[in-house]
Amino acid sequence: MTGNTRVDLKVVLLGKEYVGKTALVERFLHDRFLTGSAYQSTIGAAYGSRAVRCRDSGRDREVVLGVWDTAGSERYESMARIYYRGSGAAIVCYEVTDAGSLERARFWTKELRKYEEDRCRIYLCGCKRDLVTADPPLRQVGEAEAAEFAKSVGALSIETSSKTGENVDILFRRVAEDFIKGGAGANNQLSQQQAFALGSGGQGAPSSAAGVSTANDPGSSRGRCYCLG
Ligand SMILES: Nc1nc2c(ncn2[C@@H]2O[C@H](COP(=O)(O)OP(=O)(O)O)[C@@H](O)[C@H]2O)c(=O)[nH]1
Ligand SMILES: [Mg+2]
Repeated sequence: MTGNTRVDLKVVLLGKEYVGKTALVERFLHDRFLTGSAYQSTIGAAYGSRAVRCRDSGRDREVVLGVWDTAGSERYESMARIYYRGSGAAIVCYEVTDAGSLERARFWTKELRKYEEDRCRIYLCGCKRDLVTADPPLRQVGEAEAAEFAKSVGALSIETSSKTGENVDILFRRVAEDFIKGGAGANNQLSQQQAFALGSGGQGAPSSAAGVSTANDPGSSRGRCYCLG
């Protein structure tokens, strides 16, 4: 693969503390889910990267997603701004079993539109989908409600489970593909046609969900990862 087929994309994760941002990054970067004492609240921010291979106009492109995982607590709010500045994409997370976390997602979305205007594509991610699959009454945020909110801000919505891996690669692959199609620095707000719910057979599901490179795929590089205090 020649150098000019490789592009870098800065992605930031935002959202209330404990909704599952770090677990989402862990699943994407390392295809693992940490439980129990392995869990540590993110301090400041953590960075990791992974390359995803996409097809664009008949040729292979490698998108290196540089992912910034931020701390969700309000204490670190001003720090989070440092990380979303200049991002090409933001994954704004909430937890499907916590209505309050969607309110926090609305806050972050407003912030992004205010400071980044339309330079940053927004993906609204409902985390911990496995919890409502196992026990539907736990659900506090409906898929339709989230999709409607996403559409109103030119974002795309999806529900994921980092525990089972459901929709995680689909989400990050979509982030990479949208970037390739839209071009760096272009108007990054998703059009009304693009802004719909992804996954679970929804109309936004990519035709090839199996397209993301995995650890067994030579086209993938499961990236290095380090933390900043
Ligand atoms: N069942 C389930 N638990 C999850 C999922 N994602 C995260 N968690 C758990 O939720 C807690 C907070 O997750 P974490 O990723 O640290 O949240 P963060 O503060 O947003 O980074 C941890 O105990 C995780 O194990 C998920 O997809 N399913
Ligand atoms: Mg975290």
